[in-house]
Order: sequence, then C-alpha cells, then structure tokens
Amino acid sequence: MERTLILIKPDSIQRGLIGEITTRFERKGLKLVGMKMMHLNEAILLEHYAHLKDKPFFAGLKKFMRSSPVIAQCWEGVGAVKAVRILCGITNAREADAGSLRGDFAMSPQCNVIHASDSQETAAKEVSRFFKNSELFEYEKTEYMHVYAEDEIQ
Ligand code: IDP
Ligand code: MG
Repeated sequence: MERTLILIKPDSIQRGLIGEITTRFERKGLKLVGMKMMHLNEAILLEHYAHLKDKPFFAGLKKFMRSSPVIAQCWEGVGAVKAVRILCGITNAREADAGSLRGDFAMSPQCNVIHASDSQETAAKEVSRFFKNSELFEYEKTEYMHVYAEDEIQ
C-alpha cells in the first residue's frame, strides 16, 4: 500500500498544532506507520529542498526549518500521497482552500504548517530520507473494514 511523508514544521510545533494535524490524518482513515521528532541539519535540508536551492527565499526557508525540531510522520493508505496533499492544501497558505490544513491554520507561503510528499516517486525517496526501515511499522488496522471496500485493499 502507498506510503507518504509529512513533516510537522516548526511553526506548528510552536503553535501547538501537533495533535490537530495528526488527528486530521487519523480521522481521514490513514494509518500511521512511523513517527519521530528530529532536528533537521543543513545536509538533509539541502537534499530535501534541492529543487528550491536557487530561489531567493531558500536561506530563509532553511533557517525556518531549523528554528525548532520537526515531527516526521509516515502515513499509509490507498492513494495516500494524493489524499494527504489534498488535506494539506496549496503552498501559499493564505490562498489555500478552507478545510485544508494550510487553509485552516496558516497565512504564509513559508510558514505553512506541514510538508507533504508531492508524488509517489518523491514519497518513496522522502520516506527513506527520514526513516530507517526499522522505524517503519507493519500492523493490522482493525478499522480498515469500515474505511475501504474489500476489493480496494486486496
Ligand atoms: P510544497 O510544500 O507545497 O510542496 P514547494 O514548492 O515544494 O511547496 O516548497 C517547499 C516549501 O518551501 C514550502 O512548503 C514553503 O515552506 C517554502 N516556500 C515555497 N515557496 C515559497 C515562497 O514563495 N516564499 C517563501 N517560502 C516558500
Ligand atoms: Mg514540495
């Protein structure tokens, strides 16, 4: 089944949004298979945000992402990558749809509460960037019979 990475960013840690964010994904029916708090160093940020290295806001973004620990979570589900991006909302939180995390909890294109992997290919790379295999868990989620039709999870 598909897995995707989210990072609960420093703004959320400071603003007390860890529970709220985690609850959104739990209520959606996604399965938490990995979670840890960590400080991001320069090396992991250079890799994670390589696509933005020439942007004028890159230095500010790295400073922001190092301003407190983040929480990395790996969520699993059918079509999890897209489902999580929809719950996340667009990059510029000021214009994100109401009901999405960014739409409901943020006002900035930088301080936008979470990171979420943007494609299946990126998700596979990002999950392994932040988690060792031994930090990811396989277990049965008993509520699946009420979350998916039988033929969706075979
Ligand atoms: P995404 O997080 O929606 O996938 P990306 O373009 O991958 O957006 O950018 C990664 C992160 O870089 C954003 O979540 C945000 O924190 C920051 N960022 C993106 N665009 C801007 C900007 O125009 N100004 C400041 N920060 C930005
Ligand atoms: Mg992105």
